[in-house]
Amino acid sequence: MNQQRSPSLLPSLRGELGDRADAVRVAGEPVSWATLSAMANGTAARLLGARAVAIDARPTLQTVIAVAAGLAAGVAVVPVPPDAGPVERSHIIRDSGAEAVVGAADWPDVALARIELATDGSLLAEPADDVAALIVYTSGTTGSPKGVVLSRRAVAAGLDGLASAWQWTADDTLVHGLPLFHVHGLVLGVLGALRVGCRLVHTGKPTPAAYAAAQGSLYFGVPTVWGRVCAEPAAATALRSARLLVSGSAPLPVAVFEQLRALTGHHPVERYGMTETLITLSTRADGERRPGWVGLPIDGVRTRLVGDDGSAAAHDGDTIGELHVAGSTLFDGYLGRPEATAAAFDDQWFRTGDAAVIDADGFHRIVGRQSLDIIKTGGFKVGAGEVETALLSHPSVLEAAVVGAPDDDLGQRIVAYVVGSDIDAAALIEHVAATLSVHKRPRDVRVVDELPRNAMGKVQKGLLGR
Ligand code: MLC
Ligand code: AMP
Repeated sequence: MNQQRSPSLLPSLRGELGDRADAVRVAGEPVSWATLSAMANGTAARLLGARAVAIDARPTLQTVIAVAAGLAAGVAVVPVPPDAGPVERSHIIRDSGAEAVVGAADWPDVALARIELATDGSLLAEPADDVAALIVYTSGTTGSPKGVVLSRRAVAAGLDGLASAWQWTADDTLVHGLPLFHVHGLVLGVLGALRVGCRLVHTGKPTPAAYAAAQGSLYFGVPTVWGRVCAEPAAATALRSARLLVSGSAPLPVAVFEQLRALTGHHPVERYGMTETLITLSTRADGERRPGWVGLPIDGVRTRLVGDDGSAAAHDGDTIGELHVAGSTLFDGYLGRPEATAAAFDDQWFRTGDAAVIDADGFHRIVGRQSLDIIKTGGFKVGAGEVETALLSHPSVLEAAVVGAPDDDLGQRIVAYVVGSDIDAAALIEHVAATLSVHKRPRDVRVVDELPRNAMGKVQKGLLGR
């Protein structure tokens, strides 16, 4: 059958592709589509009518079942980072309006109904296309993370565009070990496999050894993962038998591209996206894969490049502008934030905040973020403002400024400049890890007498040693 024409979001869980033993394996635990579907539908029957449901998004089979249950019920799924501290977790749960938590969650501070996973259920009717599939929290330059509402239609369109770009079929075995609370690991990495109908092996953690052992055909990773794979040549050479290696969520350094090519024989495919837009640009399985470039818009997506003065920037491969995207993969808006949603759009065009160039062939290169206050570390997006707020909640800190410093492993490393008394760097790092989440912790704390400020009193982050 032609999967892309199926009206179902996840045809594999509706019996449309037959059954497959060992269809999904997470951290060594396998399940067939039929069992996954029965558990998802059985659990879904207990969720019907809820506004949204939260999930403790550990990399486990239970998480996959819980997500599939929310989707089967037509109830928006809110994946909560498993390492979220109480401040971040309570923000996500309160802001999302989640009415229950599905599956196990060790959240002593959260008063939500618990829905246990059921073992047996029959198919529920397919929810409408415009129903929200997911609410994913993403950091901005200031304030707490915002809830990005992604419809079933956007998820389906985004996955179909990638299936076409990557020649991704039911014959593939997808392997990755990415977190299940962001679109890379969850939408592409789980829903993608269930939509295309391929096997999925989630390795629990994205370690080089686990990638090598999994013997997949299609691999996903953030650049940090690919850099670590290259640092273990024996693991890298085990990927020679794969069909396609895909990198995204942050810029893939050209040196890592070249090492991957030398060690695995593959030119990696690089693709670009955002939580708000899903994946919009990619090099193609059957096209040029140019180091440092993220290729062409996927099916259903359009882009434009806007100069500082608001006019169209030339597509000459040199002129830098802000990348705007439009099309079928875009989110519905930031939950409960109409002003933020309106500010993010110019008519139908979403302003990505990324600086890019486009060449005469339509190939795109991402040059960087427009704001110093957005940090990408290990592929995680972290707003400087939320880390600064967490630092300021510690009694020894009077002032704080957070920047991203270049880092060979993580792309960027979070560095905190602080003014205060009796500063204990390790204690401050732990404070952020425990308040927000582990991946938002500064890797360095630098104690300074004062922060550089302009005449208006604004911190001049460009002057902080980077
Ligand atoms: C360290 N640890 C601590 C700690 N310090 N725990 C508590 N408190 C502290 N102070 C522990 C961690 O819990 C972890 O434990 C271990 O130390 C290592 O932590 P780490 O150093 O932070 O992790 P690291 O190995 O550096 O992670 C690298 C990584 C990770 C690549 C695996 O950054 C990652 O998973 N990145 C993927 C991000 C992603 O998926 N982004 C997609 C966004 S969507 P333990 O036990 O867990 O080992 C998007 C759109 C798009 O961008 O285009 O895709
Ligand atoms: P997130 O909000 O976590 O979805 O992160 C989205 C951001 O990640 C984008 O706005 C880009 O800055 C960055 N990003 C994603 N993919 C790439 C890529 N291939 N190259 C450069 N930056 C990327």
